[in-house]
Amino acid sequence: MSGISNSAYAPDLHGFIEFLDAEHPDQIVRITKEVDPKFEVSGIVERLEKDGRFPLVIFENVRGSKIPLVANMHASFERLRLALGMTEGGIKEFVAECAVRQDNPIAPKIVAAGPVQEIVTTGGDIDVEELPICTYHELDAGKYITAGLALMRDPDTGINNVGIYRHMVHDRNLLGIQVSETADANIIWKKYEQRGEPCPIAIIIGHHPAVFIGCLAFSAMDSDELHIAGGMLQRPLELVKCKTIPLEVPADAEIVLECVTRPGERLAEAPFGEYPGTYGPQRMNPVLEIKAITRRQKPLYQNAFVGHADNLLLSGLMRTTFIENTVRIACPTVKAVAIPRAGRFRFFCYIAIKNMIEGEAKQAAMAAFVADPFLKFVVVVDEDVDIASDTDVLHAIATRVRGDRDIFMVPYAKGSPLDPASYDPAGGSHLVTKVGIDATRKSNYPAEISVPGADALDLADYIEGYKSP
Ligand SMILES: Cc1cc2nc3c(=O)[nH]c(=O)nc-3n(C[C@H](O)[C@H](O)[C@H](O)COP(=O)(O)O)c2cc1C
Ligand SMILES: [Mn+2]
Repeated sequence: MSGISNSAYAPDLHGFIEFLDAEHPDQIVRITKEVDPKFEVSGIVERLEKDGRFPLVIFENVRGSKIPLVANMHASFERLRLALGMTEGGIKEFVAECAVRQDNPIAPKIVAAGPVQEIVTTGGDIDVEELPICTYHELDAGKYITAGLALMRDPDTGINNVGIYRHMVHDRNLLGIQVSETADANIIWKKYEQRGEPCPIAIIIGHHPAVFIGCLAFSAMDSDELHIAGGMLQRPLELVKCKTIPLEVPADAEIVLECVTRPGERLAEAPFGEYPGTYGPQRMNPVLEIKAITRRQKPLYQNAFVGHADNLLLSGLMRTTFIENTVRIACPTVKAVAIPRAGRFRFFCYIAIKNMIEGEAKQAAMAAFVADPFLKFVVVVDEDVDIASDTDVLHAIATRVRGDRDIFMVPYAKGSPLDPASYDPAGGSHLVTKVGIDATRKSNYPAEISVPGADALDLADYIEGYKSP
């Protein structure tokens, strides 16, 4: 397992693409034909996905923009692994490596200048529509920036917070933002709002995938995702001061939109095709005014395809470490945690424990709910159950659960406002019912069937030419 700290390539988006071109060219597809940012870009990525292909796609010629578009960066597990400089290992090893790097954050360094400020546009010259911003799904309310790393600073603690929050384009200098009740950022922008002050937000577009992994790592409010991103890159991020707002941004990003919220102002935002595979409802959401656009001379614009592999995998894998660490507090014998694809990498959590005393499984489930507000179903199984297999987990539920005793529910709890099964999905309610399932064997569980000596038999001794699968 090798890190990326001494890689020969620059730790930015350009450098990562150069690395793939040189060492993993099968990972990239370039499309030179002109494409429409409305439905054609998303259509192409969707068709590739239906064919089981998840390459990085570079659209060199998007109608209406001079800037190339980098799409589908985080859609394949292999590419996420390469982002950390790993060439082998499964999800378990990847998550373990993320955990080590998250525990070893690296503080950024402030530098005087950087490529992201080669071109600076302010005032009346600002036109965000110069970027190849796409419309993705049929009923989407408009064009959306979907892979902006939005940086805010907690006004009480001075700690930076970074996450991706979709931005609808309202006008050439006006954006929307949808910050779910589950995000730290929701607490931060509201602190400014309550004081009647604009909240400065820098939207960072285009960077190395390890920076995305770090910024989306599940972490407590008092940890700074820019430091975690440095940990993932295994070197400090270099930051430059923004031109118009009191924040510092990665000097080697591609594009930065320097914004402020307009306190008290709201505009209708969405519908927008969201991660559960349904449309997020229209809400009256905050408004961001763009104060400056800074960028490289030849920038790349990066997007994410929400509701598809690109979006689901990136935020899905990242939450496992934090959940596992929290569950360990309640249940020291936790063996493994999985956030399966079947729950769109959000809603389901499987936990395998060595069940020492009865009741511990429910403690583990409660701890998982504490760790991640997106979780809706937590299933706890014995350590011999393969939690990478939905079938094996269902088997444990089928044979080891008595509903009245082993299932508990927490109605009216905080969950995702995009949950299509919330108390009021059309109204964007974040109130959901949590379900914990103890699918471990209980004390009076009958003996399980087995044939003595079967494993030691060599079937080729009985059936000529037999080969085990
Ligand atoms: C492609 C992509 C799009 C996302 N869009 C949103 C969004 O529109 N609103 C939101 O609240 N979270 C969104 N998320 C999830 C947050 O970015 C994620 O939960 C993040 O860790 C929140 O950080 P915070 O809790 O530090 O604010 C998105 C994630 C990805 C990968
Ligand atoms: Mn955070």
